[in-house]
Amino acid sequence: MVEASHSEDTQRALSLLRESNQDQILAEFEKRTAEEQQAFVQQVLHLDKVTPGGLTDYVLRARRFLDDSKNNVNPFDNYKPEIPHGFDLIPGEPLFEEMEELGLQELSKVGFVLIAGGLGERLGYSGIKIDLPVTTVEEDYFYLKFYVQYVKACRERAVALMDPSQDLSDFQVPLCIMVSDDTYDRTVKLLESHNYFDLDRAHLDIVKQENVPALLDNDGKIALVDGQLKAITKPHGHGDVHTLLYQNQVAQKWLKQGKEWMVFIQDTNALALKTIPSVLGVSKKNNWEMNSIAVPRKPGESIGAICRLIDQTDNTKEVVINVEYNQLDPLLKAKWEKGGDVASDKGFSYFPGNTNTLVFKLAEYVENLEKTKGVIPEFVNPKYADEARTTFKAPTRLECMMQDYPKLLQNKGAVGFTTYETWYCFSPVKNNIKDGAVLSAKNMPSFAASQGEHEFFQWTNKMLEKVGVQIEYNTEAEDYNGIKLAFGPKILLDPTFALTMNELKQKFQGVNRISKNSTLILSGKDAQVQDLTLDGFLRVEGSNKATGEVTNTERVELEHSTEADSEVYRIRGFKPKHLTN
Ligand code: UGB
Repeated sequence: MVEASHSEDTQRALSLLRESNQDQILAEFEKRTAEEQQAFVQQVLHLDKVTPGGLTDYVLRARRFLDDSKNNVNPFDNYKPEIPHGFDLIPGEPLFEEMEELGLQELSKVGFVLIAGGLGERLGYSGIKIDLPVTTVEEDYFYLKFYVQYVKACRERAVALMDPSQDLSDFQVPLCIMVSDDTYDRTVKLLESHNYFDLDRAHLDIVKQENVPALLDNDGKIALVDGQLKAITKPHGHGDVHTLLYQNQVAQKWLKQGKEWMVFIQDTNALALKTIPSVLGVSKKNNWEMNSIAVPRKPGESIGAICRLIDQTDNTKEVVINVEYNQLDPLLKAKWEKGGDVASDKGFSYFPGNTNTLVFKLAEYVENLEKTKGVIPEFVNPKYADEARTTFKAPTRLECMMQDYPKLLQNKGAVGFTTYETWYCFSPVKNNIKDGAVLSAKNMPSFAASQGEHEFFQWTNKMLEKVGVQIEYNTEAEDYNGIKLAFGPKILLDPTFALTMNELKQKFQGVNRISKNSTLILSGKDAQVQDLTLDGFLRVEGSNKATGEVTNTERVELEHSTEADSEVYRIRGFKPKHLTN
């Protein structure tokens, strides 16, 4: 019986390989032991199951994409780019306040999707990125914890705004985490080791994207691991999230629970969450089905650009969509202006940067998933080793991107974007310290861990200043392996303390001053600060009220890290030094 099913499996796997013209693998198969063959048969059947459209279809699609890529076919050939118009928000301005107030009412109707399938390869970190500290001032304050704190704070605010006679026992702000083969085990372990942060498990979903076969050449030959009868597989890209939310019924479930919005956040951009109340307000006001958070972008910066693309075959059709940075300049040169991605008089590109923080309107999103199953159009991006574009430097694969969602929409007019200044919403941790230093020397954002931590504190310093707190900035920058940063006050603002600018205003009463050497940890919706002069270390939590003059010699200083330090510190070039009284 077992043998019969084995042989059925083998027949099926071999026929898949034949259909997709994998002659070299079929020849290799014959040379291997029965055990190796069986393991490979199971891998082929698994890949057939998890690869969109099945293995044969995948290889056939890949050949078409590879052919177009070899011949330099521009995927935007039928489109003419135009400058897009979105919504600009500046904290402190009346429109910003109006949007935050509007968005606050929507917090009870939101669910969060954390996109965490990527590995920190570019970052030089061997762990999963969501276990990296957002700030080293509190070592266990890692990204996942910060995000969970945000989700909990949203629930708390939403409940405060609800009718107290309502039964709220099952009311939660749901969270879904998308992981991949690379991150699944370690994400679950991280959650388990923190007892799932006491989240209601019925409102926490984990969905897993699968790897797809990597291809050796333009004929779509599947690449094998050196010396083994085993296919090399690679991630299919974060665009899988749409299919997974559909297949796992997450989006549908949230809709049934009365949710109206779904927000995608990335693994290491803590600042994205600062936009949530106001960006929800913008989505609500404009009734947008998709709203991307954008930032001003320097020409040439390695971040996708939001463009308005007019269909040249039918100019009544247009779409507002991300164009990846490697495709932007050629597209603009060919169809927009011969200088390509040039700077405006403000020094920025005319095409704002996409931060991949995305807000979807759930009812229309689910309706669209029912029609399209969330399958995002793919692309291929091989790195060629020769001019004829026939050999690759490394095996490649088809990929898809979450921000390509507008391609699935009929009603393309319902897509918009909201631009904030970069300091307010975007400082992802992606690059290792060397690459970060090269970018920094070119006056570009480094996207290094050191900068991520610096910007996290700068956000709070700037916002507190806007609500009237006197912040003593540090004017002397320190060079951390080529990235120069001037750390002033290190204020860890937990989301439970304040979610909106108005709440921050309410929390800091009277005249408050914070010196540049201070470390201040703020958490809890009932904690309060009034007429505080701080020079030292202070923790304000629970229902504490910090007031008066607080001076101590307790400090968290940052000293240079060395090769002997852990990766967490090596990737940022510094480590904290806790000085006690
Ligand atoms: N991710 C997955 O979950 N699965 C995957 O297979 C791959 C990634 P990157 P990327 O905002 O800075 C995007 O690698 O894709 C997760 C935009 O395309 O950090 O290079 C991963 O864990 C680009 O337009 O980004 O570039 C992470 O959370 C630009 O806006 C997220 O996907 C850029 O992001 C993003 O992955 C940016």
